[in-house]
Amino acid sequence: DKDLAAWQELQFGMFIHWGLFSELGGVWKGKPVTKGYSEQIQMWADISEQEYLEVAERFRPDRFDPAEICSLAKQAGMRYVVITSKHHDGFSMFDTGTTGYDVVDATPYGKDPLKALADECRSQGLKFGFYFSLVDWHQGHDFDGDNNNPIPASMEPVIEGQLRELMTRYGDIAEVWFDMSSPTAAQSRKFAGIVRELQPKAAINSRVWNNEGDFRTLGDNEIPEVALDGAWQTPASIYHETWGYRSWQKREDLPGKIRDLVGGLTGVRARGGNYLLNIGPRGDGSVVEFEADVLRGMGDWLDRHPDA
Ligand code: FUL
Repeated sequence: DKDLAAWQELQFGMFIHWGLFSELGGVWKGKPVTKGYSEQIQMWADISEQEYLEVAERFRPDRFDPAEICSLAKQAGMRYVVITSKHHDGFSMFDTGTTGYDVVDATPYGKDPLKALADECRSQGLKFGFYFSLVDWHQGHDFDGDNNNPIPASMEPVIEGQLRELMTRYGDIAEVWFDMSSPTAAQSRKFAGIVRELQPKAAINSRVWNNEGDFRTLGDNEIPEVALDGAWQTPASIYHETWGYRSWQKREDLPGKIRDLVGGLTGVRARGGNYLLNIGPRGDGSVVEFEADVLRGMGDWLDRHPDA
C-alpha cells in the first residue's frame, strides 16, 4: 500500500503529551503524586471534575510556541509531530463543538493551540497527526485504574463528532494514534472508517483495536530483537515512565540519555520500525530544557552518523 510506505519512510517523529495535566505537573495539593503517569493525575489523585475545571480556569499557555517546537523537531531529525488532542481526562485541547469541555471554551487562553501547531508543521515541512484517547473520564468512564472499559453507545456521537472535526479542520493528517478502552469490533470499524473516509492517507495505529489499524503500536520503549514484518512503531518516553510533564522528575546524565535514546531510535529503524519520541511541555506551553537538549543531542549524533 503506497500511502503506508510513505508513512513508514517518516521513521522518526515527535510525540507531545500536553493538556490540563501539564499545568499540574505531577503535583496535587502541594504533594508529588508518585503513582501512575502524570498525564493521568486526575485519576491517580482522584481529582473531581469541578477541581479539574479550576485548573482549566488558570490554563494560559502563553509560552506555547509552535515555531519553536517544529524547529526543535527538525533539529532532532524528526519528520512528523503527533500531539494529544484529547487524553483520558476527556478535556479537548482543540476547538470542539461537541462539548464545552475544551481549551477554547473553558480556559482563559481561548484559542485552539492545535490549529496553530498544525499550520506551523505544514509551513516547516513536517507531517502532523493526533493522539486521541478512546477513554474519556469526562464523558463517563470510571477511574478504574487500567482504562480498559468498554465504550457505551451514548459516548459514540461525541467520539464521532470529535473525530470528524479533527479530520476536517487541520489540513492533511499523517497519523491517528488511538489509545486504550475496549471498543466493540463495530465501534473500531466505525472510528477507523471516519479517519479513512476523511483522511485516506492517514496511518491508524493498532490501538483502535480489533485489527482495524494500519500499523502496530509496540510496547513503550520496546526494541524488538529481530526485524518485524509490516508497519509498526515504538512510542518512547525520555524517562521510560511519565509522558505528561512532571515537575519533580529527575533530569540528569544528559549524555547517557542521548546515548540511550539514539540506541532506541537506531535499533527500531534498523528493524524496520518507526520511532515516536515524546516530549511533555509545561502547562505554560514551554518545552523543558533538558528534553530540548536531548533532542538536539540526538540530532547532532545523527548528523555525525549519516548512515546509522
Ligand atoms: C498509554 C496511556 O495510558 C498513557 O497515558 C500514554 O498516553 C501512553 C503513550 O499510552 O496507553
